[in-house]
Amino acid sequence: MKTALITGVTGQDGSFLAELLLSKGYDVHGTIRRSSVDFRERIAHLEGRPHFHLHYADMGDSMSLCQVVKNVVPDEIYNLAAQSHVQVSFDSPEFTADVDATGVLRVLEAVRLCGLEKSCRIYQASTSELYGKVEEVPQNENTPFHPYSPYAVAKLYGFWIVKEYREAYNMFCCSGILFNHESERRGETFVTRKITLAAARIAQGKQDKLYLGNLSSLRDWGYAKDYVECMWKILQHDQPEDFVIATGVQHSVREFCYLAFKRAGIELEFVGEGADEKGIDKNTGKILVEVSPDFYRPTDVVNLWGDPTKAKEKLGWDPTKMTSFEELVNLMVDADMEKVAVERVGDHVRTNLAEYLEKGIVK
Ligand code: NAP
Ligand code: F7E
Repeated sequence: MKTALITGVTGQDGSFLAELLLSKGYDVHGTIRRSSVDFRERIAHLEGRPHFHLHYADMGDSMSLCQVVKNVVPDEIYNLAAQSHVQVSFDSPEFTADVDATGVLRVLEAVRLCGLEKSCRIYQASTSELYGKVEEVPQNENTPFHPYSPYAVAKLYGFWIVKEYREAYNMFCCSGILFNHESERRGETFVTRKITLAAARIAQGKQDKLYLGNLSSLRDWGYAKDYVECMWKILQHDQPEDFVIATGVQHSVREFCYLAFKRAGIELEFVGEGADEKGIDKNTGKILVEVSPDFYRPTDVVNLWGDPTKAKEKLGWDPTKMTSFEELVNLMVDADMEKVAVERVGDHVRTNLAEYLEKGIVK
């Protein structure tokens, strides 16, 4: 039985990866942070299961990381823990650098200090944000990096320190340069989830309007559950190498919004431009989506589009066999329609699920 350690197991990707590794017969260990709230929604269904173990550690605390690595003696480490929100990295740049940049160094050094550098394989959660102010489209492993946020700059350090340890100490450590991947477990302030939740709430009369930032921003969006399989494949490859993981298809925030509202039963028409653009309900004429400059970023990455050819050739990653963009939008909206149907609004718990199922609002 192989032993895996996942930092950031409570996150979107960590929870899917834990499920995947358990299904492959791994002994899975995850790190959690001490928090005033004990409920860990994404992994609640795994807690208490045999072969699933939790340990306290913080990416800012090398002693806690060394302790966990020493106790677990992992065959594989998946370093997913990060301050992962780009906008937040402008508000907390130093914290982001400590966790997302120096934190990677702490994990690598913990492995070395525990004498596991020959036996332990390490996956680093790198990101398409490294391409930032893009210098070519689509982006592959040879595209120059141009990070465009404190988050991206911190992740660039993580990318290079992994490469350095691979070459200097012959360690099996690799970066997956993953393009955006979403799911029904996505954090609620990332644009996709913000849209699917709002579409569900508006369709069920629990929200009036959705305010967004740059509607023209382009992303290569995939499904997180498909992407964690690639993390595992990268560590099973015969050589330690870095890989771009993407669908190879690009869509705008506006398109995501249109499809999400459509799935929730509302057809939108977008009129106007820039900050004056609005999404109007074709049926009622009501303005449901507006642009608020509050959601503009000091520097925004607007043209991400991945070329996953290398992953296709070497890992057998075939995005055409994965969840499509439309399927992704639909599964996220469907999950949020159910969630919102039993959501607390003000002082009332509205349990309208049966009614919505009957009317076909929830599919
Ligand atoms: P996420 O949902 O935000 O999860 C982040 C995880 O990191 C959570 O478990 C969080 O713990 C943990 N964490 C944050 N700060 C920490 C600290 N100081 N010490 C220990 N743990 C800490 O992110 P995700 O979407 O699953 O992404 C996973 C990784 O992939 C991240 O490194 C992200 O930057 C990277 N990435 C994501 C995407 C994407 O599209 N999702 C694309 C490329 C790369 P709490 O639950 O306690 O907050
Ligand atoms: O923004 C625009 C925003 O916050 C996507 C992280 O997982 O993927 C994620 O980073 C785009 C940006 O994700 C709103 O300006 C418009 O252009 O969903 P997001 P992200 O910044 O791409 C990468 C690969 C990671 O590595 C990160 O960890 O959408 N946008 N209006 C908005 N974005 C947000 N959040 N909110 C809006 O209202």
